[in-house]
Amino acid sequence: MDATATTEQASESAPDATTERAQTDTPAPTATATATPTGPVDTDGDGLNDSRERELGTNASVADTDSDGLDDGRELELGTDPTIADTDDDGLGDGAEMLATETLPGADPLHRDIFVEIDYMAGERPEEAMLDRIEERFASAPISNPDGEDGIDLHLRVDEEVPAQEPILAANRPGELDDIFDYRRRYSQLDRRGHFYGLVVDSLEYPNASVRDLQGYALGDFFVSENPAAPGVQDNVVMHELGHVAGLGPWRHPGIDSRRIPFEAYPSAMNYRAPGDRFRFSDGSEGAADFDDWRAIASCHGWAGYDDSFPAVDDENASQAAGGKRVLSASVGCL
Ligand SMILES: [Ca+2]
Ligand SMILES: [Ca+2]
Ligand SMILES: [Ca+2]
Ligand SMILES: [Ca+2]
Repeated sequence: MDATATTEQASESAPDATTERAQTDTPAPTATATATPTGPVDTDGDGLNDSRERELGTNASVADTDSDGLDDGRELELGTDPTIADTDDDGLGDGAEMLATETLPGADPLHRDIFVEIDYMAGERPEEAMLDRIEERFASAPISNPDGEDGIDLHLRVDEEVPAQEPILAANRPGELDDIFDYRRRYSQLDRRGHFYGLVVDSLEYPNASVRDLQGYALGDFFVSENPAAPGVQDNVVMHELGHVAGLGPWRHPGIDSRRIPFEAYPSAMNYRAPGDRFRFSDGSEGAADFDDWRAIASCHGWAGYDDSFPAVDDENASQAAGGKRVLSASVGCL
C-alpha cells in the first residue's frame, strides 16, 4: 500500500514524465527533464497543466475529457486514453473498470474482460475447478490487448442458488418460474453492461423432439447448461454455449452446431463432433475446413483490429441450421 501511495505521489509531482511514458512507450528520459514548469496553470484541476492538455488533445477546461469517470491526469498514470471512454474496447468504460469494484471486480481497462454471472439450481453448483479451466482457455486466446498481453479475461462468477425444477423447459410458456426465460428475467443482472448470464440446471427439456439430446442452450446473452455427472463433459457444454453468446452462431461456419466437419479439421467445442473432454475454440490453423473462432468472437464484439475481419455469413448453413431451431439460430449473437 505504501509503495502505491509513493508511486502516485511521485507521478503527481512529475506529471509530464508520466505522460511521456504513456505517449511514446519509451522510458522517460528523467523525471526532472520536463517536470519543472514555472507556474503551470491547470484550469480544470485534473493534474495536467493547460499547455500539456493542448499537446495531448484533451480539454483543458474539463477534468474528464471523455466522460468515463477518470480525470485526464489519472488516465495518463494508468495508461488509458483520456480521449477514449473505453480504451480496450471491451464494452466496459475505463472508469467503470477501475471504480466499479463491486460489479466488475478484477476488471482491467487495458485488457479485454468478459463478465458472466452464473446462477445454479439447488444441487447443481458448478465446480470452481471447471470454471477455472474455461477461464484459462480464454486467458490464452490469441487476442491482443492495449496492455501488450494476449488473451481475454473471462470472469465466470457464481452468483446465487435458484429454486430447482427438473426438467426445466427451454422455451417460453405462460406461468411463473416454469421455464428458463422466467429464471433469466427474475435472477439475471443482464442490465449490467458487458455481462452474460448462465444458468446451470439438472436437466433441460426441449419442446422440439429433434433437439432433445442437447445439454445446453443459448439465446442472445444468456445460456443454460445441464450439469452432467460425467466428468469433463460439462466443460465442453459450457464452452460451447459461451461460444454462442460470444458470437459463434451456426451461420458463421458450417462446422458450428453440426457434425459435418471432423473434429481434427475443425477442433472446436462448437463442433458437435468434439469429444466431451475437448473444450477449446479453434484458431483457424488446421486447414481449409477450419475456422478462427477467436477472431470471429473478437470481430463480433467490434474489438479494434478485428472489426474488419468478420467472416462472410454462410447463408446456406444459416438456413439449414434454422430448420430445426429457428428461434435459436436467428437470435444467438453477440453483445
Ligand atoms: Ca476520462
Ligand atoms: Ca478514457
Ligand atoms: Ca474497457
Ligand atoms: Ca477491460
